[in-house]
Amino acid sequence: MSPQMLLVGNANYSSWSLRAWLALAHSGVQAQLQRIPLYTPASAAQLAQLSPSGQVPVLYVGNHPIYDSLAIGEYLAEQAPLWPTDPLVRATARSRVAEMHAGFQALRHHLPMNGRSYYPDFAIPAAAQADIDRINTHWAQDRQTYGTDGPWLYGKWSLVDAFYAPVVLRLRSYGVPLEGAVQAYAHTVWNDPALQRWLMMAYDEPEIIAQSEPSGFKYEIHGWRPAYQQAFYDLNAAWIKRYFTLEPEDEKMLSDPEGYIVRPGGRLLFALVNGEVVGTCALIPEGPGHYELAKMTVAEAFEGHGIGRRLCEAALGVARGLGATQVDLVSQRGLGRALHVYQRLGFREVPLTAIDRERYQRCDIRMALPLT
Ligand SMILES: N[C@@H](CCC(=O)N[C@@H](CS)C(=O)NCC(=O)O)C(=O)O
Repeated sequence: MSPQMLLVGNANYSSWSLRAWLALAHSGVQAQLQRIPLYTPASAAQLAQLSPSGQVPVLYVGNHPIYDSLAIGEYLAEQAPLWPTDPLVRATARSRVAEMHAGFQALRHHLPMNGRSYYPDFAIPAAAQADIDRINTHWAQDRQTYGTDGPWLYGKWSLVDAFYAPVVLRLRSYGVPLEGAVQAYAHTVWNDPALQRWLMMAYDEPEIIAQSEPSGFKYEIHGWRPAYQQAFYDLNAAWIKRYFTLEPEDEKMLSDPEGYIVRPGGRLLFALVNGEVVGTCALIPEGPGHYELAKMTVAEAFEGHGIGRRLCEAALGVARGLGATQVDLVSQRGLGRALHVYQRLGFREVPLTAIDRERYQRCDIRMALPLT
């Protein structure tokens, strides 16, 4: 066993594991990650062997298991400053964490964390809405009262942000509208590269835990699998042919995404409905810290659910997780709706480069988004 090892569950579903992971990432303490997929025939025996509580997360320091997200957070807070320094402010921060750890049962029950899924038509039960309202009030109060020296709830990052990060994912997944300071705070959490590295694991996980998958229309975001290659070609070719003509650069990329995008260090994301690929998006390396956002398309029959925007947001999140400093894209001025999505995400027009027109005859605009 390595000197320090963090035992976690499925990145997609295990909210307590995510909290410990964020605390670890922000503490700077090094530990290997060991994942136990939960609720499988093998997992109970594995957990019984490795976890004193039979649950995850567990942080091993040598052979010593520290179990429960709160105990792990407190241990890491002895290695790095993860609480506010003022005793009374720290006590308030601890109250927020304790309330999350012990409460908000309706929110946790009705809106299970599912980092890769989106339910655009979800009806929030009243009890869960009451929890959400209470949390939003706390976030607004904390940002206003304690958050002046940074974008986190208590200014600098603290364990409170780890404990509420899964709530941010839930609010996104179930389409809960946010405003003002609360919306800005949710963006801060979403843009955290450590959270995004966790989600990159979620996009690639194959397991499905049925009780964490509420019924109703949903789409999921997944990473690259060779089984998606044909859909990648078909969806993109259909989209290009609808407006333009397929160019040699398209044929090259669409026929071999693994060779031209994945192996050189890029990423592919797919939106799926009932196991069928309905949307695609690619991050193609352009240079150190730079990626091109490309191959963003959604099947005509699935337009209007916000899938394209969520795919772009997921791709930009992945870019942050990969440590990118800038994402560019090339497009066509006639594609008003797509350009509007890019603008809302913060992209701004920059000059076309010499090779843009060589690569695609149709492109007449380049946009860039610095990831600060
Ligand atoms: N109070 C614990 C809760 C841990 C917990 O509920 N873990 C879940 C995964 S998120 C688990 O291990 N479930 C598997 C099981 O109970 O068999 C903590 O804060 O760490």
